[in-house]
Amino acid sequence: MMSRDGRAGPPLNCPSLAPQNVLTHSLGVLFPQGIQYLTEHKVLSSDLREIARFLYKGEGLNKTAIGDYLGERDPANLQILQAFVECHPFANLNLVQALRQFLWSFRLPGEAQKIDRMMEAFANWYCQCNPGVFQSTDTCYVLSFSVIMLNTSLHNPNVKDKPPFERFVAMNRGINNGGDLPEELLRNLFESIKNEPFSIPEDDGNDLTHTFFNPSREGWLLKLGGRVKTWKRRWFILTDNCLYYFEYTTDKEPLGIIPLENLSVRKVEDPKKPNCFELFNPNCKGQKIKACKTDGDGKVVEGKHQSYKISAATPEERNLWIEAIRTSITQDPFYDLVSARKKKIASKN
Ligand code: 4IP
Repeated sequence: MMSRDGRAGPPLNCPSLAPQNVLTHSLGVLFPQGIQYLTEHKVLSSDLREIARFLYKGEGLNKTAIGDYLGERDPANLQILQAFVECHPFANLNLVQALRQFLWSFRLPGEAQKIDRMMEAFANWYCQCNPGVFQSTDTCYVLSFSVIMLNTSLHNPNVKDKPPFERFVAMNRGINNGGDLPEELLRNLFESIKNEPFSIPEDDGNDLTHTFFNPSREGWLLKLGGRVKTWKRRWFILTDNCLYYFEYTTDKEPLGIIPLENLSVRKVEDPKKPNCFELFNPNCKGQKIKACKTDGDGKVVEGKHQSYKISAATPEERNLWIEAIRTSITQDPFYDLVSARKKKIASKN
């Protein structure tokens, strides 16, 4: 079992490590050094366009790491991003076809600012390749997000309310410099997504390991059992809008996972334990919370909790956890990015 503390991996100057392996083994953290190593050892030219082409070909590379690297704000990364986007032949493709290509070439990072930079670069290049389709790159940017969200709504089994075409049209009212986009164009995009969802690259590294490298918060907490009310000391990690708990800090697989979507968090009192807070579902009181856990035989089963009561060591820690969980629940990077861009379009008109 690999310890989560093994995040740094083997040293880059390790002589037994072939240059290509540095990258193929790379997690997000190692990626910049991997590129640097390859250019320093002349395996890869230091020309930014060459680096971009290397990432575009992507052979054996971790697509999550490509996404993280391209999303960085560093001037060199921005130029590489630009050149990477320009590797995609978007001319004469409709927006969904172009997005299919683009979203397959890397894995979109979770950080809002990175997503923003990448989608901005995408929209600029799409509009350059297809002049006259949209009145501005902002229109293309907003519509791209609409299409990605439509894909989730139509194909994610957790979304019960499937939007009809009319709702898609309504979502995109006024985004073409104050005017509406042709209905035929929207219908083509809608039908294309409905008939075939986007293929998003699986994380070709260890997805969970990568997730646990970037926690929003982690630490020891006590958790009350679901049916049997015993308090267990567990190592909690909050990341990607999920709360994971482990028996030991070095465990790679969690004992349980609680997706935070649709949940709320509040302070509660308990006669036996201090500094408690609770995760609960404000819309479906009395129903089980969607969560999964490993049972005694190592089988993954559904959790049995109607709420999760958790106790922190101090009141300060309790407050920090509540704050971090609230931030995670309310953070919707897509929503924020799109509403900012829609405001920009509205203010221009
Ligand atoms: C168990 O009690 C533990 O508290 C489990 O926590 C808990 O599962 C069980 O809840 C509870 O019965 P005993 O070990 O005393 O039997 P953990 O998995 O952290 O060990 P949760 O769902 O909280 O993980 P139920 O609902 O399975 O009974």
